Amino acid sequence: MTYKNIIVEEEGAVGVIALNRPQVLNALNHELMGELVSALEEFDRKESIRSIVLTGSERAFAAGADIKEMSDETTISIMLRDNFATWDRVRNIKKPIVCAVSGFVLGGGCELMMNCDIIVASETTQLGQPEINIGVIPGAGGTQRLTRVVGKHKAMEMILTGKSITAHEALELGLVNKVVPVELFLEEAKAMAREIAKKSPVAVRLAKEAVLKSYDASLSEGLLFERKNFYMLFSSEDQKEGMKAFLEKRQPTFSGR
Ligand code: CO8
Repeated sequence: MTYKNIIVEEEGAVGVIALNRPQVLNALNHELMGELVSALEEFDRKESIRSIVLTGSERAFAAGADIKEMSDETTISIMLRDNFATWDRVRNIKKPIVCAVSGFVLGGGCELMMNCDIIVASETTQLGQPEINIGVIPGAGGTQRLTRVVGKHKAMEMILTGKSITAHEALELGLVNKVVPVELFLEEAKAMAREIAKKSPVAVRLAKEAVLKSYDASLSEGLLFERKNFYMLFSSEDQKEGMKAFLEKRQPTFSGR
């Protein structure tokens, strides 16, 4: 499939998607989001791909939803267009997504990043939810996901003042996993994705599902969900192989079955 707004590549078992609208700092318009979910879902279906890297450019991961495209919407037109149906599909991707960010990570860009599972940031990254400056609020999960990660007071500060934070501040808040020099952010994310790609894909899938469940469920519901996924893995060939390899002091070979 050919895309206009993203670049899609496969590097062995790692699928790499780069947002590519440099003239508008990768602003997320409908077309880009549509292409992004198509590419993500394609990688999700493809058995040879075991993890995904999502990135932008050094200057910008994404400076938010496309303000030009949104500016004339009305309550009814934006509701009927239901762009969030596309965003919900990002949330439903089952393979792990490592996000490699640099430069501007703003508004919808920050929300897209928070849909990913692990985040590597370059030292030049600036992250924020500046929607308040243009008379709106985060709409793609920012008020909920940011608050769960950084806590109420910091989320309030970022969302109500619209001010950005640096990569190092984001690291202290647990919003990103790692901060590295700008020339390394993409490579570091790919290295993490390769590491995950070596594990049992069935175990990775059920682990991601169980961690995400902790967002929605009470502790007892979450624990039950985790336990059932744990039990389920004992019907996989990968569990047999993983434990046998440990006992035989060798590396496992996971089939994904
Ligand atoms: N939308 C559309 N165009 C953009 C966006 C954007 N979000 N951000 C930058 N651009 C464009 C600029 O208009 C400019 O285009 P042109 O050259 O034609 O004038 C080009 O990108 C370069 O930008 P600047 O000249 O402004 O570059 P600077 O380095 O001076 O500034 C900033 C960079 C600080 C990032 C600045 O561009 C900026 O403030 N951008 C807007 C950031 C923002 O407010 N983001 C939040 C948007 S709202 C949102 O994300 C809600 C998400 C909810 C989901 C919605 C789903 C439908």
